[in-house]
Amino acid sequence: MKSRITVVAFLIVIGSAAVAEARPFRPTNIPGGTVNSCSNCHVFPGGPRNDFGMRIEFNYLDLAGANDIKSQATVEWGPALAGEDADNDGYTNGEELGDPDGMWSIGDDNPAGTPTLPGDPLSFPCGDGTLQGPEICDDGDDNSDTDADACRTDCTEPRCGDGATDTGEECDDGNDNSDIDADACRTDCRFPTCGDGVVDGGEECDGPTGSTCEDIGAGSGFAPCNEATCSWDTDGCEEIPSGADAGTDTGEERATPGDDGCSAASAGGAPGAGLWLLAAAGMLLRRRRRPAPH
Ligand SMILES: [Ca+2]
Ligand SMILES: [Ca+2]
Ligand SMILES: [Ca+2]
Ligand SMILES: [Ca+2]
Repeated sequence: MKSRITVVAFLIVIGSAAVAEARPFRPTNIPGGTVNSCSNCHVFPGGPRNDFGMRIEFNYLDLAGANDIKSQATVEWGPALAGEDADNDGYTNGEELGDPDGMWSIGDDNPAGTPTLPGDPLSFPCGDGTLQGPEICDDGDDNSDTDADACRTDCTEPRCGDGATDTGEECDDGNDNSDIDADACRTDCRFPTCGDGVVDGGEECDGPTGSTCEDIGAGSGFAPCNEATCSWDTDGCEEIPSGADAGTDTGEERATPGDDGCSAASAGGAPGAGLWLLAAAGMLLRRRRRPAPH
């Protein structure tokens, strides 16, 4: 019985504390505060204070006006608190609550517009059609991430790389823009082209490079890339001599696949080799005929 009374007493104390924590008058102490009510200062209604609520709790309560009774103190809204950015989202508390200069007083009407949460970095006024904080532009409902030249939904200007092809851009595939992939929109929002160093469709080469003529089926030698046309310059390639007949000719030990230049006509080595052989044989014969010395 005694323990039951203790539990009931405990619950009464807890309940009283919750009522004391609720301070329903506080939202009326900040501009536009009644719109989002407790969410201005708490992570969720009845939950812990957010960064804006913490700033007020420890720095912006009029304790003197409440005989040092914190739970009864009102918020000291003014230029100082309005100028801070409690949730660090780039917008001051005043910009989020519609009173950027902190001129609003308790009892005044709420400022025009829809306030956002000064204690929640995911809540900010980009899209309300009014330029605030870090916004470069804000066209309200006309903000778009797909329309050309539109203010983007993060209140930044259209740009190369945002995925929408804007004025002055030939293409824009956003994160797929690439300076190394064939046929990709380049990171300067230009079409792939001859001269960008990437071998794209319809190009044989691109840039200061070259190939053996053999590799491109153009005979023997070296073929540089014609950088103006992105095609191989085969002017320096030599035709491989024809005549290879894959058969065994006189003077060949075996047939060679393809044309190896070892035709019957050229067997025996370089031109003139046969004459040298005949001359050498003649010298040997003359030495043998010479009479032996006495
Ligand atoms: Ca915010
Ligand atoms: Ca805005
Ligand atoms: Ca763009
Ligand atoms: Ca190219």
